[in-house]
Amino acid sequence: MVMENIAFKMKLKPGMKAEYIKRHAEIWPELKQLLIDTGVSDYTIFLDEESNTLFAVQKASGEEGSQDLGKLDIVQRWWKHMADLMETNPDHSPLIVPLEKVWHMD
Ligand code: RM4
Repeated sequence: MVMENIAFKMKLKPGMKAEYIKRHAEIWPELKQLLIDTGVSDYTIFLDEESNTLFAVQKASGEEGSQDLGKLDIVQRWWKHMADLMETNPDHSPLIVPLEKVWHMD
């Protein structure tokens, strides 16, 4: 099974770090299970407090990563739940910037 590394940026609204951490600590079990079932693993989100930039990295064993699941109700509800903390598109999905892999060490 080939695991693909996926990384992207998102943007946190100023002052929302604590609430962002809290809500992720309480991630909905059905969302976590969906990510696992989709083949997403090793999913970590980092914050650059200077720019309020969130850096997400994850492995994907299938064709889809976490940001490809927006057609599913649970993901739409999660994105709406998080929208007050983040910069989003009109559909509440987080504004993301895909990041290009320039090096990987096995
Ligand atoms: C993030 C963002 C992502 C989601 C993770 C679980 O704040 O909403 O789209 O995959 O949470």
